[in-house]
Parts: sequence; structure tokens; C-alpha cells
Amino acid sequence: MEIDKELKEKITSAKKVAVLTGAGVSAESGVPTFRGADGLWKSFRAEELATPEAFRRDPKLIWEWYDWRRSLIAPLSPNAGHFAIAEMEKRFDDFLLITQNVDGLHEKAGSRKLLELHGNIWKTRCVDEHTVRENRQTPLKELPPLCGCGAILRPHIVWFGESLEPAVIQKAIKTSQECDLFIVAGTSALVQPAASLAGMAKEAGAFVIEVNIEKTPISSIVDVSYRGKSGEILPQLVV
Ligand code: BJW
Repeated sequence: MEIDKELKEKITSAKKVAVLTGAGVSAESGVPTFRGADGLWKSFRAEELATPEAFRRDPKLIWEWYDWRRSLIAPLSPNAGHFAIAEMEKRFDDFLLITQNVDGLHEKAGSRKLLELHGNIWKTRCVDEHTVRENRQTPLKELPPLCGCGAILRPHIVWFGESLEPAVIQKAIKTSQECDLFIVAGTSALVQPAASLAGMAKEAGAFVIEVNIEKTPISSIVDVSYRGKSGEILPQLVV
């Protein structure tokens, strides 16, 4: 991949930078994507697992799925793509990483200006008190885990049909509409409202760069679409 002089200039002159990531950015760390060939949802129907109805029906089954994923993710390390984004944060005063990922690998790589749209697999939330707590126990001792108040804990994750936290999605939209450089990496751009952020940035005048191993529904609206692994391309965008 060749970063030409013009693109370099676009990147170095940017004042407000936003990066949106999806599961593809963690793929090179060993985290399965959702919809890929070896994706998490190949053997399950997403709607059967990632919904509040599924959790109400069988919280133990849903927790078994999360317990398995937590054990899979716990020993994994960030890859060159995560580190490149953490480095970008240091280069730009006005920077925000908006991630759909729940695995915590961006934080592990050093990202601090970070907005987690879909929650975090290392946090639980009490279904009664709504208290959010960090929980890194793997495997969990009891399934489903219980809150001190006796109620069931759920993963602090946004499931299908649930609204994203209003303050979180509002900040993501505002940042996308106000930035002058928007980089979107490793997302199929199928899940709303995150899938609309690149388009919002573009419409508001930002220069938009996509990084993905495959073409996506937003490939045709962005300014530059790089076809390749985020762990290989994102470091080259740190100029
Ligand atoms: C690489 C790579 C490498 C691989 N390098 N690239 C408007 C229209 C239609 C429907 C809706 C709508 N608005 C809302 C909805 C409903 C729904 C939705 O979007 N459905 C669509 C599927 C049609 N959205 C919601 O329900 C959201 N809530 C909401 O909007 O509330 C209000 C509302 C509700 C209902 C109706 C209307 C309004 C909530 C969405 C929550 C998403 N949660 C999940 C699951 C969490 C479960 C868990 O993790 O435990 O979050 S879904 C799942 O998809 C997960 C991800 O964050 C999300 C995005 O996936 P992502 O990251 O893009 O991964 P993949 O696998 O899809 O793609 C990976 C990409 O990487 C691929 O492109 C590869 O090519 C690439 N790749 N290796 C670079 N090395």
C-alpha cells in the first residue's frame, strides 16, 4: 500500500480526528469477528443470543456464551492496529476513538480517549439496580452471576433492539460531524446506528478513510478505501 503525498498531507493537517473500529481490528489478535467465515455467529443465530429476550428466557445459556468468549479473549494481546490507533491519540490534540468492540483490547493497547458504543465484556450490570461493575473473573464461579442484592447480573453490552446509551451515541454523532478526518476500520457497517457514523462524517465535510479486508456498504461513499488488514494498514496511517 502506498500512502501518497496528498493523503499524508490530509492526515498531518487534520485538527479533529475520529476513528471508528469494529471486530475486524481485533481479528489479528485472535478474536473471532461476528459475521466472518469463522465468525462468532456462524453456528448460532445472532438474534437467538444477543437480545434481551434471549437473556430473559435463559440467562444461564447466554452467560455460558459470554463466559466462553471472556475466557477466549482474556489471554489475547492487542495487535499493531490497536497500537497504531493508540499512537494517533498522542499525535492529535482533538481525538476520539469510537469502538463497537467490547473486548477491551483498545484500552490494553493504551487508548484512553475511547467511547465504547456497545459496552464492555469485562463489565456486568445488575438487572434491578443497574449498577455497572468491572468483573474479570474467568471462568465465572456461578452462572448466571448474582449481584450482592440477589438479582441476576447481565453483561454490560448493548444487544439487538436495545438503545445505545444516549450520552454515548450523542457524543459519537457530534464527534463524527465535527471532525475533519474520520478513519473507519474493520467493520461490516451493517449494524446501526454505528454504521451511519462514517456517512455523517462525510456529509459534514470530513475526509473519510476506510480500512477493511472486504468491500462494505460504505466503501463507495468514503474518500479512500484500503483493502487489507488493519494491523498492516493502520500503522502506515501514522505519518
Ligand atoms: C477486517 C479484518 C482485518 C475482518 N482487518 N478488517 C435501522 C435499520 C435497520 C435496523 C436497525 C436500524 N436501527 C437499528 C436497527 C436494529 C439493529 C440493527 O442495526 N440491525 C441490523 C443488523 C439490521 N440495531 C440495534 O438494535 C441497535 N440498537 C438501536 O439502534 O436501538 C434503537 C432501535 C432499536 C430497534 C429498531 C430501531 C431502533 C443496537 C445494536 C447493538 C449491536 N450489538 C452487537 C452484539 C453485541 C453482542 C456481543 O458482542 O456480545 O455488537 S451486534 C454485533 O455487531 C456487535 C458488533 O459491535 C456489531 C458490529 O459488528 P462489526 O464490528 O462490524 O463486526 P462484523 O463481524 O460484522 O464485521 C467485521 C468486519 O471486519 C468485516 O467487514 C470484515 O471484512 C472485517 N475484517 N478481519 C480489517 N484483519
